[in-house]
Amino acid sequence: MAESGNLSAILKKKGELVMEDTPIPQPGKNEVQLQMQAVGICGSDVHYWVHGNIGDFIVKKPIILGHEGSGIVSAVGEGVTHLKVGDRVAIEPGLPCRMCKHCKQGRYNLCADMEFCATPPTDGNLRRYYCHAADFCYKLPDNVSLEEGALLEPLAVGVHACRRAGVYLGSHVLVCGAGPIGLVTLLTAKAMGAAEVAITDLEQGRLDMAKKLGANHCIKVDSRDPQVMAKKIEEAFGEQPDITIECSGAEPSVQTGIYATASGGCIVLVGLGAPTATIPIVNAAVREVDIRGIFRYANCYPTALAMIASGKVDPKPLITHHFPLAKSIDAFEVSKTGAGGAIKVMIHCNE
Ligand code: NAD
Ligand code: 572
Ligand code: ZN
Repeated sequence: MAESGNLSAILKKKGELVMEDTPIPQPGKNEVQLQMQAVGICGSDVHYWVHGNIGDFIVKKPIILGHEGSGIVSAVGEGVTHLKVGDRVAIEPGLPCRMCKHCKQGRYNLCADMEFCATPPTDGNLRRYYCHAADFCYKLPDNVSLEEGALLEPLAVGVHACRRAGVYLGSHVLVCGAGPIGLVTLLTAKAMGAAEVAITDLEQGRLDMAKKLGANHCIKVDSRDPQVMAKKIEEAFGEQPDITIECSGAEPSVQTGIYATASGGCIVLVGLGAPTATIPIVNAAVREVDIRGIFRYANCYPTALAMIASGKVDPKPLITHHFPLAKSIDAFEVSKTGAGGAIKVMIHCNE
């Protein structure tokens, strides 16, 4: 039965998250209207709620949160040919301008005019109904669930990170930080052929999850000295890893990552912490350790979907909690505090 309203998770301002109806949007040209299904809570959603900004992206007016979503097509706009009412889709949340140099070169994640769900001032999709560009919606095969569809978003970050790092058959990969992003990076690195993956964290609970997901070495960060930690990592592998993918954003962890990486190797910075940091840059330079960054992803959804559909990756254990849309505020509390070992909290928009 069609609803009269469109219950939405609206961040009015810093600290003030409310559930209110918003108008049901109608699909424009080349858009689909989606009855939203599963939406995962990301650390950035929680960060906007608690702090009201991430860097220069400031919540200046109310914004609907949510960018890790899947939905069922409920209406199609003019010009849409590859989707029909009833199709189950994953939503790639960033819409680039399609016109600039980066877009034309396929590196559309670098588009300066990107409109990304739940990044101010662009509304997100944590609501009953939402419209999106049809070509940024990926039809899910029958063997991929709507929850897995929502998990394609963080998984795409892992795919982009592993591509930028050059993970290939036989790689030894160090992942620093075992939060949701470190864990999807671990899954992706293994699926891309890494022979061994080591993962670090301060929290044993997170390392336990990493073990369950297939990490070969789980290393608790128990020293403040990054060179001591680098030595422990080398001992775990029996040699230094070729590739490090830093997924915590913590300065000591970036330092450890550089010291730990083999000469001639590469460290990819996924975690974003303080805007400036003290890092052993000469050590990296003289050992030809490349330092690369990533900004979200481009052209990674099809690969993330194929990894799940083929059974090579099972990201479902990341989901620790479920809430109906009406209880979104409770869901955000659990995600913020990490209560009950929360990793990925999933909201169900049709319940
Ligand atoms: P999270 O906070 O849940 O996970 C970070 C993990 O790092 C935690 O488990 C924490 O205990 C651990 N940690 C903290 N200090 C550490 C240290 N010194 N050594 C090892 N581990 C340490 O966050 P998340 O959702 O997994 O995201 C991770 C990071 O990735 C965040 O900084 C986020 O902003 C960033 N991110 C970047 C992009 C991008 O495009 N570059 C995309 C998505 C997320
Ligand atoms: O899934 C996309 C995503 N990107 C994150 C964090 C969480 N989820 N990033 C970290 C914050 N940056 S940003 O540049 N920004 C707010 C635009 O500081 C984007 C990437
Ligand atoms: Zn995110």
